[in-house]
Amino acid sequence: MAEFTYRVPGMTCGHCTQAVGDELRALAGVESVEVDLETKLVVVRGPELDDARLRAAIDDAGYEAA
Ligand SMILES: [Cu+2]
Repeated sequence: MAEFTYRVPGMTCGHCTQAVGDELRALAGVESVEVDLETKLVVVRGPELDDARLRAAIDDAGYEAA
């Protein structure tokens, strides 16, 4: 099981966290996504994760991983 944590400072409300979470959950190999609005942290877990693809998904949602 791999785990990646990203800081996404651009998330400011529930819509933001939902958008980022949805985009990441749509990726193959992603098992769970935790998004914390207060800390701006996104934790992605799954058996097979690719850092570049996860970052691209956050980008596709309209946000940037710091
Ligand atoms: Cu928002």
